[in-house]
Amino acid sequence: MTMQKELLLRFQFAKGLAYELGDTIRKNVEDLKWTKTKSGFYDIVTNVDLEVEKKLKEKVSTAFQNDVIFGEETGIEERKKPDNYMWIVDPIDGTTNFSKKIPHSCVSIAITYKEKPIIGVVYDPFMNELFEAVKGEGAFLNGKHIHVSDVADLESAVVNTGYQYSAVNMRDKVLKDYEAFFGKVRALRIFGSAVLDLCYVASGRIDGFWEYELKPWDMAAGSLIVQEAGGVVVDLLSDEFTVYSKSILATSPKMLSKMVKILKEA
Ligand code: 2AM
Ligand code: CA
Repeated sequence: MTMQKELLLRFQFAKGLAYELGDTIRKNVEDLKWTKTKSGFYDIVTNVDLEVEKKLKEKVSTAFQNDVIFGEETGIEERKKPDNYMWIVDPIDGTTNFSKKIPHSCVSIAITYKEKPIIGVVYDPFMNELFEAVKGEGAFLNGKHIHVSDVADLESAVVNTGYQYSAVNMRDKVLKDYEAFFGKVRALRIFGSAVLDLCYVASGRIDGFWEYELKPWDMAAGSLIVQEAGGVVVDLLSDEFTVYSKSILATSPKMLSKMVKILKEA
């Protein structure tokens, strides 16, 4: 099978799965069975996170037996062919929102080839919004092309951040960054789903987003969607952004140097 055919098969499968699992998320929001803490009182998981990830892994491993699957709640199941296709999935990004019935979370599915994202599919079941990208093919929201914003000055920008709840060591940096933007941009936001934050940069709703200490499942799909929407994704702590980076800044080429300057000086 050609690479193109392999890719298309996986892309269609990922989209079907994202819709199906998104429905499960939306239907379960009213009757969560349980919420448990993981590493600290701020780091939580619900029965729905686990159910969705289990279903996702079962379906992917049945359809694509040689692919590696890497999920937030259960890690890497089996690393058969590290250089081949890997699915990096977050069953619910925005679990804290979900657990509080705040309708802002999503299912995120990325497929990497030789550890670089080639497919990104993100579905927000509360807004019925599907963001998707295949490397080199552009980015789409519900089938329509999306592009990062045209805003070129800080004064007109609405920027967004978040913080990894268990990274208490990052407290000072998170607060300093926030303070540094305060009064320089039109508005600051914290929505609580890094994946949707990236998709919002891709669709021009947000002019720039940064966060530290995220994990591959928080960034893999969204980073590709931003790049395919004409945006830039950089690692603030290293020369090259990868899905394993410890920081991310996603914005438009017009805003990049302005945002980097503020974050470096903060
Ligand atoms: P989550 O909802 O899947 O946990 C909030 O700023 C963003 O950071 C969300 O995307 C959230 O993802 C993520 N996040 C918060 N704590 C995290 C952790 N301990 N590990 C990975 N991602 C985390
Ligand atoms: Ca999650």
